Amino acid sequence: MYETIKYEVKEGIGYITINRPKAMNALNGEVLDEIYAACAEVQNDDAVKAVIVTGEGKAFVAGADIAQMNQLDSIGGRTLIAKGHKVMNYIESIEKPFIAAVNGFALGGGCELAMACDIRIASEKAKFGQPEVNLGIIPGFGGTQRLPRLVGKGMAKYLIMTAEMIGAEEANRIGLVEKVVAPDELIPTCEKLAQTIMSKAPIAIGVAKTTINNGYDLDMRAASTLEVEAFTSTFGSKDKTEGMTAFLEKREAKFENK
Ligand code: DAK
Repeated sequence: MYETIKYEVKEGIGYITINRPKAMNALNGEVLDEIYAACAEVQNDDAVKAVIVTGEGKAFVAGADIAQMNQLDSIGGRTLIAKGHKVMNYIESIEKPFIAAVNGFALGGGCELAMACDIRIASEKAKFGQPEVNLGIIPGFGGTQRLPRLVGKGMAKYLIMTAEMIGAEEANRIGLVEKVVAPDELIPTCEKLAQTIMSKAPIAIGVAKTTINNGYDLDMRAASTLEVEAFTSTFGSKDKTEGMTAFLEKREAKFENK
């Protein structure tokens, strides 16, 4: 059903694989539409508890499609950029964990896609960068905003202004990725991580994601208020009763997502 991505569900995990290896999985309008559609499947399918986003071949995603961008006038560019933002914001808004399994080049829009995910695990072969200034533009899918939030303002300016490509270890050192593993271990590590998260109370996981994302840009007072309300919503769940009862009964909790 999809032309430019693969989407499958196995044992509670949705796998979104960008599948244009000949073009280094560059993001054109069609890829963005299809990622959005796959995200809608994730959101609407109760069987999907976590998502792994990765790329086919040697790239994760080597950015927005330069060949397509080169053809666009400013209105076309605006449509593409709006689509990109819609996808990144959608990933952030879905109350299920998205894990970026960064297998290779994550450049420009590819780095931005990884940053929109909740957690990034990188293969030792992964390379990261925001090379837009080489093309006469700036990051357009949220990079000027998400990169400083992850690595700090100075390092974000360094990366964006130099267009330097960095390896996985450096990305890990600056806080752009959470873990670096051997290429063969990338998907198994992400699956294990997804399973760990999936074994926790799903409502708490979803509310934690939303509370962190929505609170990040608020002042501390407003953010604290947000946490109080969010906490209260988990406190009223059946999963809270089950989690606490299981602890007191010295058994594993069986969460129902209620
Ligand atoms: N777009 C289109 N095609 C790409 C591509 C890309 N981003 N990246 C690679 N390809 C294509 C190459 O053209 C080549 O195609 P053929 O010649 O085989 O037909 C094929 O993929 C293999 O690439 P290479 O031959 O270059 O492979 P190498 O291993 O030598 O190098 C590389 C891999 C990833 C280092 C290199 O391909 C590269 O530097 N790629 C470009 C990276 C880049 O600059 N990405 C774009 C970042 S800018 C906006 C919205 C959003 C954005 C901008 C504006 N609005 C509309 C306003 C976002 C912009 C970006 O993401």
